[in-house]
Amino acid sequence: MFDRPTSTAERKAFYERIDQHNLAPLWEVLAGLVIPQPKSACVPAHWHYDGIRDYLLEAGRLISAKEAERRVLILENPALRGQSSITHTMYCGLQVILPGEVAPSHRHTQSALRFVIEGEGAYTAVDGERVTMRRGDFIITPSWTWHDHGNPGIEPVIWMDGLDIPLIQMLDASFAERLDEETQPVTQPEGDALHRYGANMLPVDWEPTTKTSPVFHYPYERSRETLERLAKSGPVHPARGIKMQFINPASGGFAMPTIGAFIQLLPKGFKGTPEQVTDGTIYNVVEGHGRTTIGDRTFAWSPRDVFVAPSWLPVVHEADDDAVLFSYSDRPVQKMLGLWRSSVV
Ligand code: 1HN
Repeated sequence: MFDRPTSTAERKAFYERIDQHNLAPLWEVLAGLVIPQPKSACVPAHWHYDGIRDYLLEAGRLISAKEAERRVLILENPALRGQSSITHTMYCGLQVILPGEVAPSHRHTQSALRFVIEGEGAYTAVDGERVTMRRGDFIITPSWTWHDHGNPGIEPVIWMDGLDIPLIQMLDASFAERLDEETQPVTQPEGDALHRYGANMLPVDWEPTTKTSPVFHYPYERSRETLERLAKSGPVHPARGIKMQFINPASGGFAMPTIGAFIQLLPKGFKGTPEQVTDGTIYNVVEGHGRTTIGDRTFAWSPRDVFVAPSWLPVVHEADDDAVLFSYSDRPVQKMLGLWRSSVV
């Protein structure tokens, strides 16, 4: 859109002189800064679960959850190696906790989500309430909430962590602290928040005190039933299938201000139309088999796989059987700033 001026010896000499004063000419770089449409440095990528699972269990023999603080393998975008990023704003990792282990209590300004992939019997505690993690559950750990994990069960439990680490790093707004005790005190019975705030009611006179959802556990059982019913009654969106966003029931907005999370059902035989969105999106396959084409790459996925679609590359989903995809992105940030765009309405 913007043309780069021709280079002359006189201009080059000028650039060299001003360079010593930490000055640079905008007209030489403008074309790369303000581009007509997003062209992400991130690339599409796919991680097969089976391969990662072996490495996670190997990590389990190498280091304890306590020593590691969190025993996680980071899924790094191949174009952003070394940056702990799966997109420019989002982090993704797979965490394993073995029977008898605890991951100590801490809090930080980064927001986190957990999406449970395998195993049962572990809990995560968020600000005084524990929740037993079950496959497909979506759990949030909002900014500055105390959180720890434990596994009193008999099998390894594995989940996907999604955090806004790169975004908070860019803003230079990271604060963190450890709790003195390893495990935070439990002050509420299990399920309290879900019943108090997540049953289409709120306690009378209740007022929000934070920008995040008072519900922190979104059980898969509930989301799956909703998808099932809506798939029967339709309409099925040509690009998205049946796609829902997880909300803060007190505001109707996203569950957390920096990370949006979604769950979608692609009915058996679904062949989607292309959609472009400005939020680079991380997917986790919950059920089913299919393929997603992202730009010029096609990934054939199975349950528990992770794949990432960078901003604005056309995404096309196809499903061989009834498939359920969980996903997350920085959509709330983009929407709040009036930046979010989709090629589909
Ligand atoms: C964190 O606190 C957890 O609480 C997981 O399980 C991954 C990655 C970076 C920074 C903090 C957790 C994390 C993290």
